[in-house]
Amino acid sequence: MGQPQQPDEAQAGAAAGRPPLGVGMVGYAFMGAAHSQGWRTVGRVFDLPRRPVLAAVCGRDAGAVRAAADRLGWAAAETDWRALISREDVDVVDICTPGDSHAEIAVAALAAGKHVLCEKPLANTVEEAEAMAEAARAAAERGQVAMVGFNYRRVPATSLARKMVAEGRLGTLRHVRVTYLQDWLVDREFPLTWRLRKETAGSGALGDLGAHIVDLAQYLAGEPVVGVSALTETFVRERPLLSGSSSGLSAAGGSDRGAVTVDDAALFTGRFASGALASFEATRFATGRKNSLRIELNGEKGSLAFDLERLNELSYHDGTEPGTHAGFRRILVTEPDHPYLEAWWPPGHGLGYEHTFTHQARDLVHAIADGAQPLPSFADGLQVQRVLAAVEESAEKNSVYTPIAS
Ligand code: SOE
Repeated sequence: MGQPQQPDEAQAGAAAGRPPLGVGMVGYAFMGAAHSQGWRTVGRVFDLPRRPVLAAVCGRDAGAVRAAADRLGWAAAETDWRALISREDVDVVDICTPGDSHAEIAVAALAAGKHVLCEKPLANTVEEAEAMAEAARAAAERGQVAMVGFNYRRVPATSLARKMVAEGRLGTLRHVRVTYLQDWLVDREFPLTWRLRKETAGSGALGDLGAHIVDLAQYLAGEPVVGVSALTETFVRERPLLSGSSSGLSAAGGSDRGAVTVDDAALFTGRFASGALASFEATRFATGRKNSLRIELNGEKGSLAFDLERLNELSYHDGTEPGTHAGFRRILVTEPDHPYLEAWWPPGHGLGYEHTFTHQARDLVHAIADGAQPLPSFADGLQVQRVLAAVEESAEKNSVYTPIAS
């Protein structure tokens, strides 16, 4: 039985022999696990200019983060993110924490000379996002890059859709219709986790799911939303406190329940700079819908539709075809010349949710090596944050149309 490979050796693969790129990740829950999978595989399947090395993972609980390091493949464990961003073996800081720590960690990591990947939404407020975007702008002058983790841009089918829109296959855009539906809060007894508190999450379904669909709609349309009219709702306003200190909340007045201080659902319409119209729905109460993201674009010359539950497929209607033969057809996005597919399986074998994190890591590594700004940038993340803020402002004013501040 040979000695277990050191993470450095274990990372060899297709990027073997390339100069290392040390990654340090803060947070190791769902997104930390998804990002870890991306960092573990990217150097094995893509021919990269730098060899990603999982140098260290950070979390507050020493025992838990050590166990996470072993489980997720990180060489070291830290309990203070300030120590992590100071490590000589860390070139990239990957922020996978709740939104209330994104700004502090990202600004400090950029000041420490690191590249930064930050999970979405960029921040909990526009002010925080502005500070992050400014820090990224200044860091870019020093050759550092910063990216936001809107991973649904990196599904091969959505990347193909973006190319088709940019090639003019839809012609002048008229509509974007997008929904992101989950149902994990339908149970009134689901506890009051960090995602349900404004001070930790910034907002509820709006920032968690709405951020994804605002970014994806703007990315595919190739233009920004310039104004919104919105409704938000919190259906269940009190939930059981988590047992122990994990909730970080004390039972007010001896009650074992606490107030939900974010939205459960957001419904909004939007106008693009070109005049095209959009409709958005983000909810955690769509009973039976587990992680259902669907988007459709309608243009003068055609339409495109994508469904995350069928993420290897893209539906395309070529409106220039004679009516007798026209109709939506399914493009199976698994050909070698489709985005990212050169690294994976033969046609028809399909990819999954986790591959978007490998593609995200690939694009970041190439950007770092090329000295180019990866997309989406912190400026893109700030623009999404401004749309989210306008949604909340509109909803507070009975859905009055609210322009997006630039
Ligand atoms: C919410 O449950 C969530 O985990 C989001 O936070 C992620 O961004 C999304 O990809 C899956 O759903």
